[in-house]
Amino acid sequence: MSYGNDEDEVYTSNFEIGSYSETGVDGDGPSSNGSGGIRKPKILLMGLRRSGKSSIQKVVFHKMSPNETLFLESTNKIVKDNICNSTFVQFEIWDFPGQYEFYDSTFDGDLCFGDCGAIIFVIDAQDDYTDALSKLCSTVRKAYKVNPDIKFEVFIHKVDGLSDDHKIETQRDIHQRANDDLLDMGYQGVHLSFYLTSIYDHSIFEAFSKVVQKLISELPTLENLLNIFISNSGIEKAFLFDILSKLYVATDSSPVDMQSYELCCDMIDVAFDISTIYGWKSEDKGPFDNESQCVIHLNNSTVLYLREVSRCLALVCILREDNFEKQGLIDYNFVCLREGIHNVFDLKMTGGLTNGCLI
Ligand SMILES: Nc1nc2c(ncn2[C@@H]2O[C@H](COP(=O)(O)OP(=O)(O)O)[C@@H](O)[C@H]2O)c(=O)[nH]1
Ligand SMILES: [Mg+2]
Repeated sequence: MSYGNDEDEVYTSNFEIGSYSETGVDGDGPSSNGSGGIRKPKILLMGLRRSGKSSIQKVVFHKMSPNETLFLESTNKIVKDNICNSTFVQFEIWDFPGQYEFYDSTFDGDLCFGDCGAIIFVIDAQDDYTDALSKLCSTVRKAYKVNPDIKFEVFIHKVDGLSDDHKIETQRDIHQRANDDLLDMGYQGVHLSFYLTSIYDHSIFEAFSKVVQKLISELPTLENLLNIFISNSGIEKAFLFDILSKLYVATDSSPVDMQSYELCCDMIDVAFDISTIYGWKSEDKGPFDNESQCVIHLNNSTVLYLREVSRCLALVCILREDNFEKQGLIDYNFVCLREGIHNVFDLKMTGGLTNGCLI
């Protein structure tokens, strides 16, 4: 598949900050949210033009279908998007135009990087990535000087076009070259994380989940709660999902396999869509509320079990059919888990924000 170089727009370096009108965010300064003044961490989407930044943002947070991204217009100013889903998924995303220049007098490093939680640097793996790597290094250098606490996340993107071998080789090559360049510049302390992503499968949601988790400082507590819950309930895997984005904000500490994650995402889609179409709506509650639950029996003796934790968070578990016979026990443990998670919420709401991280 090829994407024509149809960007004949000439960008001026003097870009301005704009906003997606659908979210009602104005360009009113960094990380203010207009809802009680709690400052949210910022996630910057950076990388060369046409690498897929806007597509990622649209697919993950605005339910755009991957094919529609073919018609996205190019971004010529920083676009801010206020993500305000569940308690744990609250941040601002700044989508950068591809041609930003750090030495430009209009570029304000303190404003961009000052209270930034993470930079996602997107590299188009289907293209020659030499220029992207040098841009990555200059971005890291500039950002690290302003704020050494920023997490650097590199999305090796559009890997849907690559064979499995080619994916691994590309990741190895990018990893090595980026780290060598940083070493040469004397930045040995900087850690970059790498992910293979594509908007055409769940890899982009998985990678974004991991980035968001790094900004949730209660993560160890949530993980512990989930570990205790699954070991006492005969459950194999449990994910705590932000329903609107289908990002998982926490899971137990057993390894995540992509297939399980995809199954759970599909279950959320089914439960949410059926509830929205046929569900009973009251004035103060939507059709999908904290009473909602869903059970799906698969043909391999596995059960998927979904329970609402709050209006926007759901727990999705995978377990063997035999163990689901003790549903009473699971439900009892779930109520304890939910209480634990609500206590973490309460702490968070009274805590505010420190160091670009939600607490
Ligand atoms: N094959 C493939 N194409 C993608 C992917 N993500 C984005 N694209 C395409 O890449 C092109 C540029 O995307 P866009 O989001 O405008 O890039 P931006 O300039 O970095 O914001 C669009 O035609 C997208 O459809 C992906 O994961 N796989
Ligand atoms: Mg764009």
